This record gives sequence, C-alpha cells and structure tokens, in this order.
Amino acid sequence: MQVVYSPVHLAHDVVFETYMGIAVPANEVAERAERIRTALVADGGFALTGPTEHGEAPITDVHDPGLVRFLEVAWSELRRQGIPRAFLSADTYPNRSMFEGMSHEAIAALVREPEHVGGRAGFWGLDSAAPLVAGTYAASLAAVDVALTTVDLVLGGEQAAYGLCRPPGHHAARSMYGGYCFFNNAAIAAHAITKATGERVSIIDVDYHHGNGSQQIFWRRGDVRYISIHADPRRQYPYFLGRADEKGEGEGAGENLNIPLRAGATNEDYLAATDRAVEAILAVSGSVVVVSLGFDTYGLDPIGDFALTTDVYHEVGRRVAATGRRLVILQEGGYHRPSLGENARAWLRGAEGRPFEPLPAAGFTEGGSVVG
Ligand code: Q9C
Ligand code: ZN
Repeated sequence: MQVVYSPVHLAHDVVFETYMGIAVPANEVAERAERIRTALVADGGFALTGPTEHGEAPITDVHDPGLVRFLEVAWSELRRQGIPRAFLSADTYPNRSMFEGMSHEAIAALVREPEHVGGRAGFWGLDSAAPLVAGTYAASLAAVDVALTTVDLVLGGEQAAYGLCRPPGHHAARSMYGGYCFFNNAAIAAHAITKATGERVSIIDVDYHHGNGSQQIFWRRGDVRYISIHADPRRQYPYFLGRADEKGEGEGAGENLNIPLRAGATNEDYLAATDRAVEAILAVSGSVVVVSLGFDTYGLDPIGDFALTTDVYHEVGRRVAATGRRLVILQEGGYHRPSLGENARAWLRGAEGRPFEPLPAAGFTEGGSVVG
C-alpha cells in the first residue's frame, strides 16, 4: 500500500497542552507519526511517498476563510502582541449563554472577532487542548496536502492508500479548530472526492473520540454520510456532540450515524459496532470511503477507556475493506506511542487482506509493560 508522509509535521512540535486549566505533557506529539512511519518502513510492504501541494482552495471549500487567516497569523500575532508564551491557548471562549436572549441577527451583527490573540483563539477555538506553536500552520497545511495526495492515489486507481496526517483533523469544524486538530483533513478529502467524482462518499470514523467537526461540516449534506464509533460523550470529550440521536437535518437527514460505546468496550463490542457501520456504508452508493483512523481505542491509550487489542485492528481493517469500496485512510488520534506502529501495521495489512504478524523489534508487550 502507498503511504503519504510529510516531515513538515515535525514543525508542530508541541510539548505541553492545557487540560482543565493547567499545562500537562502534550499527547499529540511528533513521535506519534514517526513511530508509525518507522513501523511501516520496517514492514517492507508499504511504499512511502511525499505529498503534492494542493493550495488553499480545497481548504476554503470546507472551512471559513477567517479560520484559515487566523491560523496563518496566530503565532506572529502572539509575538507581535508581546505575549511570551511557549504556545498559544485561548483566554476567553464565547460560551453560548453569553448571548442568551439576543437574536441570531443581533449575534451575527454584533459579535466580532476580537483583536487580542487570546480572544481570537477563543473566537475560533473549541478548547485549550490544541496548543498552537510557530510551526502549527505549516504542519496543518502539509497534513491537508497529505490527505489530498492520498485522495489522488485512490482516484488514480489504487484500491486503498494511507495518509499519515499530523496534526489530526476530525474535531475541526467549518469555523473552529480544537481537540489537537486545525484543518479537518478527512472532511476536506471527502468533499474533494464528491467534487471529482460526483458520487456520494461515506466517512467511517474509528477514532476513540466523536468527530464533531466532520459531523458539523456534513450535517445538512446528502452527499456525504458520516458514521462514527466513539466513546459516549456523556463521559468523554467532545462532551456536547456525539449522541446516537444526532442524525443530520435537511438533505442530510438520516446521513449521520453515531455509535457511542461504554467505558471498557471490548473487541467484541467494537466488532459489533463495526458491522453496523459497514452496513451503513453499504446502504448508500459511492465507490470511495474515507476512514478517519484513530488508535486511542487501544486498551493502553492514556486518554481512552476502551479495551481493544492489536488483533482487532487487523479485523476492523479487513471488514471495512470487505465493503469492496476504495479506501482513503487518514490518521487521526492514538496516544499510546509504543503500540502505534504495530496497530497501524495491523489495520492497514487487514485492509489489504494480508495476514498480520507482530514485528519482533516492536520493543513493547501487550500485557501492559512498556519495554522500549
Ligand atoms: N487529558 C483526537 O484524538 N482532551 N483528539 C484531552 C487529556 C482532548 C483528542 C484531555 C482530546 C482530543 C484527534
Ligand atoms: Zn481521538
């Protein structure tokens, strides 16, 4: 399988994120993508290729140009405004109750993007978990190019291709970044596929978290079906979206399928959810499926609470590929660094119908002790 990778992700070199008001070690770090790249190279069955530049148009097809401009200038603004922080995190977010009683028209006319960069980050951001650093914008653009190059490979005839996107994308909405995500790589890819083919597209999102951004972007669209298996938002980020009764509206009514799972969800629970998701893919036309692939469903993930093991990724990859649809597979989350490479190898080999044997040099045992 072809793998699209760009070293520009290294420019998004975050060290801390903020969690409930304090700085904690970042989860979404460069080592993640490097672990996956190293494992796929060691496998021998994957061919790495760099992305080609696709420009800004496919991004503003999906995102507010104001979000793009903010992300472009945020770091230089932080410095210009003399704020000596190692990363940008918002000061104030516009909670919806701040505007209670105001009409939609009044809100549109009166609520503006502020000038202070801490206010601007609140205007465009969802949360304080997406630290922005000097290289974030360049890395985010490169991640989009990785996704769109993966689309090109599949539209060019590959049965499946994998884009090693970093930063991830599925929490980014049309006018909002957050949850370690800046541009929604999968949504940009799905939209580009509808444009190029005129066909319907399904997104299957198997990251541990609900992809609120992807859901928002396609909420009213009949041409992109969004299917997500994730931790129940009653107990987990993004908290405010991701319930089973969110089904889309207008042209998009019935095109959004959320499958929330309980804490401790097992391989068996996950495969049952996968079968429901696969059924929803097969219920609509279209030759291409976008996979938002996360490994934070893994039993040892530091921010997840599912109990999946490496073998189940092979089987999920196999079942998604068994739809017969061509797959644009894009990396989202997954934060247990020692297992990321093996889990990615397992999933992708499953999608190719190849068997999976662990690499002896993985330096890590599934029983729970990390040995390297
Ligand atoms: N204590 C993705 O997996 N909350 N994003 C983290 C950590 C934010 C996850 C809390 C989680 C965002 C792409
Ligand atoms: Zn996630």
